[in-house]
Amino acid sequence: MHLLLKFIDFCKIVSYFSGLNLKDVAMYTQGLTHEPEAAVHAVGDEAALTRFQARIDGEQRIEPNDAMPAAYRRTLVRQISQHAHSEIVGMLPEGNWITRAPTLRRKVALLAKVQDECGHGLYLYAAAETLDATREQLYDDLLAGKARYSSIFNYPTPTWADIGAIGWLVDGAALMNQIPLCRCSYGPYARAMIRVCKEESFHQRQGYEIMLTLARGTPAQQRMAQDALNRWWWPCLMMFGPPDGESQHSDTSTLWKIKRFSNDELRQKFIDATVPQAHFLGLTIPDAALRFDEATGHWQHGAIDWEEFRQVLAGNGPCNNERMAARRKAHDEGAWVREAALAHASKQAKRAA
Ligand code: FAQ
Repeated sequence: MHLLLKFIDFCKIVSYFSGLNLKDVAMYTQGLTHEPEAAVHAVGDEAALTRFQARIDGEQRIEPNDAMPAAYRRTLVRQISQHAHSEIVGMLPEGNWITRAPTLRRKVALLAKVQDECGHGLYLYAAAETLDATREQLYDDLLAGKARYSSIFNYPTPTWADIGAIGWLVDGAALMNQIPLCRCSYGPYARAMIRVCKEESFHQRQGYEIMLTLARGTPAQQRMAQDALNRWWWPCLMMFGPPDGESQHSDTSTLWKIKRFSNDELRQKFIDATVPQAHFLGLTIPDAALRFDEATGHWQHGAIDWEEFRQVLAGNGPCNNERMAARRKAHDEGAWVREAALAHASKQAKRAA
């Protein structure tokens, strides 16, 4: 069992560096009984749409072989692939510190965390494949700059405290967003989220523990922790997406029970959970307008700079170019692994025949 798990981990890493589709080497199964193309049915007429919505309203899971409206499928492919790309690109800011982690214990934990993010990307690409999307097309869209990934991964990690802040805040925000996705109406996505959330929960704790160590350390370490919080706080609030009034997809995603909470609701939940954690660390949230509203029981926050968010989405964030260059380089350098695996698979198939 141990050896099998090690092998799966090895495959995840090979796949990350090469862009290799694990299905090509028969490592993965989607539980599909036939080709994905044949599995996707468009729901065209009113009666069928009503039946589909009744299933959603009745909290029944939609599975890959079920009938579904084309727009439902498109929405899921968009969100799941963006999510997958975020996990894979999200390995880069933290990967920057693997060779420089301050102790062996920190290095081991960070390596495991980054490897987990890679695994999340792979579960998510596999979930998108059940919707008739091919892994190659999804990668091509990312590498061509056509597909989005989370804005948060376009910020730099200049100090070790950034690794603490990412775990505490970025994974904390991801967790807040992803726990409701465990109840998403699409079965493969919801099931993938259960394991992802368990791992994100560990990530959040390892980040908070780094912050706690720094906050209880020397004055220089405390300054480093505060500086990281200052830089990550506002971008983390932006992770939840535009304000509800400007969210294009929320209405349909809520109707289809892909989204269970709005962008603003999740942002508020995150703020309410995180402010007391910052106080426990003895750190200050960089928001002069932040105040606790006794009447509502929520922390009220100051204005978010949505122009910064728009700029990052337009490709003008601090690290957009660097992130895409790193992914393209990994894809190019992994070409020989893909070729070798496909040659091996075809040799095996010929032998079997
Ligand atoms: N960044 O209409 P809405 C992680 C786009 S995983 C970039 O409100 P929606 C783990 C949005 O796509 C982090 N783009 O969209 C980790 C749309 O553009 P489009 C990723 C954003 O889908 C930790 C447009 O704005 N998590 O962190 C962002 O209803 C540490 C209008 O927005 C997920 O992907 C953004 N922040 O709601 C890994 C979770 N926000 O597609 C490594 C799943 C919005 O029309 C290290 N995704 N946009 O071109 C979701 O829950 C949703 O997709 C939202 C956006 C909530 C992100």
